[in-house]
Amino acid sequence: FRVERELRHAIGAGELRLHLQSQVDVSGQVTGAEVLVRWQHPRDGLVAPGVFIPVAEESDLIVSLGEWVLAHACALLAQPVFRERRLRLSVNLSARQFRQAGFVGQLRAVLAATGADPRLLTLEVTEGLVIDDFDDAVAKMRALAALGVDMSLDDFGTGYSSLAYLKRLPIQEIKIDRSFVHEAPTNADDGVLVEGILSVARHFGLRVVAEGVETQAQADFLRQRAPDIVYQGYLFGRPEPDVQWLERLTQPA
Ligand code: G
Ligand code: G
Ligand code: MN
Ligand code: NA
Repeated sequence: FRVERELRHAIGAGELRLHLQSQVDVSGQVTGAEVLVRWQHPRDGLVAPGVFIPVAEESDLIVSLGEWVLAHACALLAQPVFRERRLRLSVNLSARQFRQAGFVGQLRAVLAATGADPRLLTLEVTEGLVIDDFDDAVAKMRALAALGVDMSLDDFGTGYSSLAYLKRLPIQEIKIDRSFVHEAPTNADDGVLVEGILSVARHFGLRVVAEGVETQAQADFLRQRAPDIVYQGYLFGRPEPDVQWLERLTQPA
């Protein structure tokens, strides 16, 4: 309960921070970043989302936290460098936030208020989020697509019925879960699963982001089978404060 009480305070007190982790194409060019929230706790220091997101999800806090993240991510995205260099931002959505009746209208208002280009925004959702009310999820995804916002299925392959969803959901991207990526070059079972996911994604015209790429062998395995894959992982960069990410990006090489 202490975490919940302090987190409620933290959102209003400006203790949340956005960290960004690069996404890069096979030529090493940065295509954008995933937004990962952190909590700059006055006493405990920088707290990882694995600690406070689950707490927030057990209350309505996850909605206000999600609104904070989305508003600040859009404000960041409105900076000219994103438009000039066609860089995208991906934001994680919690199930509760997405299920809010007014979610699409709220996002539209945030986009208008910040001036962010919706075509540079990707929203990451998990399979669990679409299971409960499939028709509502599809309707919202269509409304978001009409705004130009892309939808991405996160942690792909770890849930149930993943492949069936690809046929029925109006999404533009999948993120292959890092558990498959890690073992793909060395474990034949994982290698075949990754090949299957890539093949299905190609058929449906989906962009594929590989999560948790840590070694050159993993990157090579993926590139040889999907030359248009996007990498995300420690091999290409760790999550870092948004200001630092932007500075590095705009510095001459
Ligand atoms: O950043 P880290 O590697 O510790 O992320 C841990 C988990 O927290 C990931 O599953 C990620 O999806 C989740 N997460 C990070 N930022 C956000 C956010 O802004 N909103 C939600 N709902 N989840 C997030
Ligand atoms: O939203 P999602 O659950 O996919 O969150 C991404 C998580 O993966 C974050 O917690 C991030 O810190 C973590 N991550 C990013 N790159 C790597 C990596 O190369 N290896 C591992 N083990 N974790 C990573
Ligand atoms: Mn994610
Ligand atoms: Na993920």
